[in-house]
Amino acid sequence: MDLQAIAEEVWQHQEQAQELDKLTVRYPGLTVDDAYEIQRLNTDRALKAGDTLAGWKMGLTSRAKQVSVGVDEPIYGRLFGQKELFDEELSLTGLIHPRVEPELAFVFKHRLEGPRVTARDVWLATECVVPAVEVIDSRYRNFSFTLVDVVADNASFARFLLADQAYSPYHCAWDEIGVVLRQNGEVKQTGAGAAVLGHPVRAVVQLARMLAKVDQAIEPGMVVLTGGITEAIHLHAGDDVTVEFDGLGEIRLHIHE
Ligand code: 0L1
Ligand code: MG
Repeated sequence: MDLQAIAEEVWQHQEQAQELDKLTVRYPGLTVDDAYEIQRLNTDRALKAGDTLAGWKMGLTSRAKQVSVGVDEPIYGRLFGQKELFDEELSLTGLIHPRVEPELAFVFKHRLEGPRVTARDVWLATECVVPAVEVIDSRYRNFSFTLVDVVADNASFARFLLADQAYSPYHCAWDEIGVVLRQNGEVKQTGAGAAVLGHPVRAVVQLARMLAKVDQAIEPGMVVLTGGITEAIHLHAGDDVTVEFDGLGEIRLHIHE
């Protein structure tokens, strides 16, 4: 199978915000390892085009999402620097059918690597924890994909925004943090940090161990999005979205054409 050609097809659809038919229907032999290789090939391409690797994201970290995709394992994707939002404005240009979800981001001061990383290693390597939102936008028609498809599409990553205020990793019990997601003033989703694999630190542990298999690491300065605390909600032009993180402040997002 020509993974370079498939990567090119995914890249074009990501760049042009065009819907893509499931790869696994057209290439039934595609494996999860192939899909991560497609993701890596497109990362090389993005870096050559001048983008930066800002960090990693974990996806499918809640049981609800794993059930909806029919899997029992999380996945990882790459965060690109040019896709970080710097204010509360989100343009729909370049997006197909975006959704937003609240997350907790870990920012690293030390390198974290290896197949036997523990939660203790994560805390010692973490500079701070920051409330965040991820905008996901599957390039697949109707957000319909298998595990292999979604990995090849960089785990649906589209944009991310970190709150202004960062916290010490020891500030609170991150699994107990409650979150309320509102759209135009109406409560759409509520959740707690425990929705992320029981505790968001476990998403980082799992990420480091998955990366060890492909000789990759979490580098100093990198951001790790640990996974959606609630279901993601669809975004439309004119929406005002707020995410309240209990005792930690609020993130606002205004959506426009
Ligand atoms: O960040 C996520 O959990 C998204 C992973 C991909 C699944 C989706 O697009 O809903
Ligand atoms: Mg996410």
